[in-house]
Amino acid sequence: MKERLENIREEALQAISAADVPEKLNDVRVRFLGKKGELTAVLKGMKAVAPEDRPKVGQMVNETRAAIEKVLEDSKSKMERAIREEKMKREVIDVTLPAKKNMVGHRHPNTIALEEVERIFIGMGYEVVEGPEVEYDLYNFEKLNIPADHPAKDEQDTFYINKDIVLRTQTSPVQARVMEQGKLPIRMIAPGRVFRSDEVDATHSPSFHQIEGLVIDKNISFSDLKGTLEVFAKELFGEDTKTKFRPHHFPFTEPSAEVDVSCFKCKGKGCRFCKGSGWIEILGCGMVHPHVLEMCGIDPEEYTGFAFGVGLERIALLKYEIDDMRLLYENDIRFLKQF
Ligand code: 2NM
Repeated sequence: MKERLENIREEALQAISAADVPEKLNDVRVRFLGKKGELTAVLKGMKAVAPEDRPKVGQMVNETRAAIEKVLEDSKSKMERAIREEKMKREVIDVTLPAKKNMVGHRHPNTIALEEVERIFIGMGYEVVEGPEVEYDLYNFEKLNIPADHPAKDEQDTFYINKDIVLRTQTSPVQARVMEQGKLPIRMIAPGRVFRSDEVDATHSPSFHQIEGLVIDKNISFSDLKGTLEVFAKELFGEDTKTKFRPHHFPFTEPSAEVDVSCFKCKGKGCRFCKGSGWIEILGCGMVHPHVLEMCGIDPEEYTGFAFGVGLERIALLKYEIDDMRLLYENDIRFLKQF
């Protein structure tokens, strides 16, 4: 029996030293110490041992088991340490390699321009109000003094959802909605996406953005309008910017004007940028038509107001000297990266 145990121990130690991976050590454990292993078989054979010898044999079996287990454990930790060291060697970090560049995004030039305009008007006490892009014909046209047969409806030909619902052609319907709520006075700008059935070219798109402003209070006059837009132009294009109001026609304002600013490139002398005129057109404006006030539930005898509208893309193109509006929509990273 003693001899058999010694043979088992000998064989086990040999198998352990032959093992080169942890899995093989485990095979050795199963083969010698497992439930169906060789040592267990010896224990199972105890019936054949004389009862007085059994404690002795049992002790020998336990010693053999302990010896094999110890060598197994030692080999296992040695093997694991070697594997870990090998891995560390492989994963060594070359600190001289150039760092990975983080791609940091930023705001779209349209958004930068919008936030600039919002900042200016918020600074003058205006509220920023948004409204639906899908709008009733009633708010987009009717209440703004553009009845069904009005030629301005042709100019602003839009996308019809059905005969009563359109994609808004301007953000003034938001202002009609605010006026209708009847909380006066009003000082607001309405920025947002608008739609017109236009062909795409360098200065047109079927979907673009507008910022329209509205002030309604007692005793609001054209000089309030002029002063406000002068401040706006100076803040946006620089302190020495001059403004020029040219008479114009809009259905929802009377009188109406278009506003030019002195060219911020050549300071009004005339250059390629302003096509030699020294002036750049930036917005439309006027005193809100009494009929519009009436249709929106405001008494034009008691209240007056002014309104204006600017194209956001136009501001962005001017500010960043971009010559084609399509660049703003293509999301070409090489273009966007520049702002
Ligand atoms: C413009 C030009 C002139 C305008 C009018 C109104 C409202 F709602 F009060 F009638 N909002 N915006 C207006 C006036 C817009 O855009 C070129």
